[in-house]
Amino acid sequence: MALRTCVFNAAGPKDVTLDELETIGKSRASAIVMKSCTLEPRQGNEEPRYSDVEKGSINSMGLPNLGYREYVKFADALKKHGKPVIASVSGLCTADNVEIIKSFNDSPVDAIELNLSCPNIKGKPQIGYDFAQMDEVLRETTKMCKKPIGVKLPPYFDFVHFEEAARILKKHNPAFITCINSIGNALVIDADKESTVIRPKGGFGGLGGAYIKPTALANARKFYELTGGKIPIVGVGGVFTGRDAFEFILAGATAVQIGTAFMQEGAGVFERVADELMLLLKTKGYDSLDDFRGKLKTC
Ligand code: RRO
Repeated sequence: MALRTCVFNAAGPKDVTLDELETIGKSRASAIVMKSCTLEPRQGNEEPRYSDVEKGSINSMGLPNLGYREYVKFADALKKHGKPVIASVSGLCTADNVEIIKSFNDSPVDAIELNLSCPNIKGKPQIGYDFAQMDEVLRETTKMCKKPIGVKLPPYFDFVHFEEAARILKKHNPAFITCINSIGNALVIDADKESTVIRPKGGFGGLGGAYIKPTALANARKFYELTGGKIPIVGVGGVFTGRDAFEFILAGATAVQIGTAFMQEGAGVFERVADELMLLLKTKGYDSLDDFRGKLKTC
């Protein structure tokens, strides 16, 4: 998949409706990722369910989306922007994922990102933390999907878990690995109000933004190492500047996605980050991302 820059949007923020997706299409984002979708439309969790916080964001949206049939239709309309359109699939069970992917197979989407890491569905643990289920869903989807299919992972924190996840991924050989989703079930407290800042699940939600960049970099790096650089890594988590994007490429990423910074700054963020990255390359004397991708030194 050819990308004009290595910077585009993360699934989630401002990508639910066709209007929102058109805004991403008109921006300098190099691809359009649509909101994670389910079989049927979902209202999501109760409000307030998103809050900007000091160094990022917390959300418990609960997978609000229009149902996959709408996103199949949107893909047609979005192709006019001349950039890849990526469907994010987050079925509530393996059979749902297979049914949704069947429809996208016959649509003009360029790729599918299978979201195995939504932290905010009441009563549903993240699939990426259940390795048997992750193996099963990848077995069933990778074989029937006719588009390049990548996997969006939750953050891992233990080398044993990185290794087990990488073993399963290598078995199914996805087209790309997107890491990380928000850090699940964080709690932000407003001391003045003596309250949580979001309502669902007692205030627990997915943490994004600057807080999570070191964890996101660790995940991008570890999966790059464990897959021998053979599966493209899409880094996401705390990208606000070209310098942040540079760090992800240095860790081994091929592209970066922007979530919280897009929520906070709007669609101009894609151009700003891409321009800042190009300027940094120039300053450092690099001609392309390949000159330094994965070449992180240990001090
Ligand atoms: O909609 C959400 O609550 C949500 C999803 Br699907 C996801 O993958 N990650 C996230 O932080 N929120």
